[in-house]
Amino acid sequence: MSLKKLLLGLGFVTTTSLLSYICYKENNQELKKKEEEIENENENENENENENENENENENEKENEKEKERRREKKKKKKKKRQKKRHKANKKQKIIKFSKSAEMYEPPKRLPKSHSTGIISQGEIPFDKKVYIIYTGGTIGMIKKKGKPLTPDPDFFKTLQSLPFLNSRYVPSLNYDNTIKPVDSTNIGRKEWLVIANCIKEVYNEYDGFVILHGTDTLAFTASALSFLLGNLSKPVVVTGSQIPLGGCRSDGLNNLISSVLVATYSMIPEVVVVFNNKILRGNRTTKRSSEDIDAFVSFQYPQIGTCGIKVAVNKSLVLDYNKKPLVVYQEMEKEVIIIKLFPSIENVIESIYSHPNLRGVIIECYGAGNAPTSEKFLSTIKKASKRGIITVIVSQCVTGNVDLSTYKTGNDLVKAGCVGVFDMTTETAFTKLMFLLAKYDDLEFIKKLMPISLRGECSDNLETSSEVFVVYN
Ligand SMILES: *[C@@H]1O[C@H](CO)[C@@H](O)[C@H](O)[C@H]1NC(C)=O
Ligand SMILES: *[C@@H]1O[C@H](CO)[C@@H](O)[C@H](O)[C@H]1NC(C)=O
Ligand SMILES: *[C@H]1O[C@H](CO)[C@@H](O)[C@H](O)[C@H]1NC(C)=O
Repeated sequence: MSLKKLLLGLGFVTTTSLLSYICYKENNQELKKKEEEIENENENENENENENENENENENEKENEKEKERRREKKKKKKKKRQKKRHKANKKQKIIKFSKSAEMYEPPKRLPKSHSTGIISQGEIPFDKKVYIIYTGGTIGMIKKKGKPLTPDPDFFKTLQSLPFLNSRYVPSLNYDNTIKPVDSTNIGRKEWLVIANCIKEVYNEYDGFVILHGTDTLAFTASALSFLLGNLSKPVVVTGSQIPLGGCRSDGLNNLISSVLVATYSMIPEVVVVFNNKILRGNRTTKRSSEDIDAFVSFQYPQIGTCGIKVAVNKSLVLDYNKKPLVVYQEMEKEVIIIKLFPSIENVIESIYSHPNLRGVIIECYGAGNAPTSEKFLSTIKKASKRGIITVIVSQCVTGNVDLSTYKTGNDLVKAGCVGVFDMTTETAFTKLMFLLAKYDDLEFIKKLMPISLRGECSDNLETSSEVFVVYN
C-alpha cells in the first residue's frame, strides 16, 4: 500500500513538474515573441528619418511620409503633455514661494474649513495685522539688579524691540504704548483701569487687537474691569504677563507674549481674554490660582475658550458673537466698594466694617452655596446698611459651584436682609462689576437686578430674569 502510494506520489510529482516545465517553456516562448514584437516596434520607431534608404523609394515614399506625419503629431502631443506637467509643478512651487513672502501675502478671505466644526484655528501667521501693546508693569518686564529686588525695566520696550522674533517680518506689526508708567500690579486699580481703557480707545480704529502686559497679582481684576469698561468690543483685548521675567532663564514671558500677539490678531474673538501658559481664557472668568506654577490662571466655571498648541485654536461656540457696533468706553467706576471674606466670629467686627464712611458696595465671600452666620447682629447690620443704600453681594469662597441663596435658611435670611447672590461669578468680577454698575446707575434696585445676570458673559445666569434686559450668553 505504502509503496503504491509512494509511486503514485512520485508520478504525481513528476507529471506536475513536467506540466509546469511545459507551461514555463510556452510562457517563455510567448514572452520571447512579445519581446521580439516590442523590439521590432522600437526599431520601427527608431527608423525615423533616415530609415528608408535601402528600400524601394517610389513605392514607399507616400506611405512613409504619412507615417512620418503621424509620428510627428504623436511627438507633439507628448511634448504638450510634458509641458503641462511641468507647468503644474511650477504652479505648486510658486504657491509655496508666495506664502513665504510678506509683501505678497494675501489674507485668506474665507474662514478655514475647520470653522464648521466649531473650532477656529489660526492657520497662518497673520503678519498683515497690527497689534498694539500696552505695558502696565509686572514681572514680565522686570529686571533684577545685583542685591536688589525685581523692579520694572525702564527700557522694556527697547528690550522687546531687540528680540529677533518680534522683529521678523512674519510677525504682525507691533506698536508699543509708552504713555503708561509701569507699576507693580499690586498698585493697579480703578484709576489705572480707566487709563488702560482710554489708551485702547485712542488707537482702537488703527489696530486689529490689543495686548496688555500686566503683573499677575491683579491681572484677573483688570481683565474683568476692562470687560465692563469696553462696551460693544469688536476686537480682541488680550491680557497677559509672566511668572518669570522675560529676561530670566526659563521665562514663560516670550511664549505668553507671542501667543497673545497671535490671539490679538484674530477678529473672531470680540472679548477681553487672558492668554497664559498656552490657555485662552475668558477674561472675566479668570482667577489667579498659583504664585509658583507657570500655569498661574484658571477659569473654574467656564470652559477654556481656546488653546495655543501647535495651532492657536479657539472654540467658536464659547466666544461671544461678533458685533459691528461702535466701541463705548465707560469713564467711571465707583471707588467705595470693598471685599470681605467671611470667617468664624465675623459678627464682632461686621459693624465697624459697614460703618466705613461713603461705603456703597460690599462683596462678601460666604461659605459654600452662600451661607453666613444667622446671628441677629450680623443680619441686622446688613439690613441697616441696605436701607442706607449699601449693596451687599454674595459670592462663594468655593472656587466651583453656585451661590444659591434659596437652598438654606441662612441664604434666605441674607436675601431678606437685602443681599443679592451672583451664582458662579468670581470675586474679581463681582467686585469690578459692582464698581461699574454703581457708577453707571442710580437706581439701587435696578443694580441689584443687573448684578446676577450676564452683561458680558461673566456668569452663567438664570435665563428667565435676564431675557428681559440683555442678550444672555449661556
Ligand atoms: C452698543 O452700541 C449700541 C448702539 O450704539 C448702544 O445702544 C449700546 O448701549 C452699546 N452697548 C454697550 C454695552 O455699550
Ligand atoms: C466647544 O465647546 C462646546 C461647549 O462647551 C463643547 O461642547 C465642544 O465639545 C467644544 N468643542 C471642542 C472641539 O472642544
Ligand atoms: C465679559 O465681558 C466681556 C466684555 O467685553 C464680554 O465680551 C465677555 O462675554 C465676558 N468675558 C470676557 C473676558 O470678555
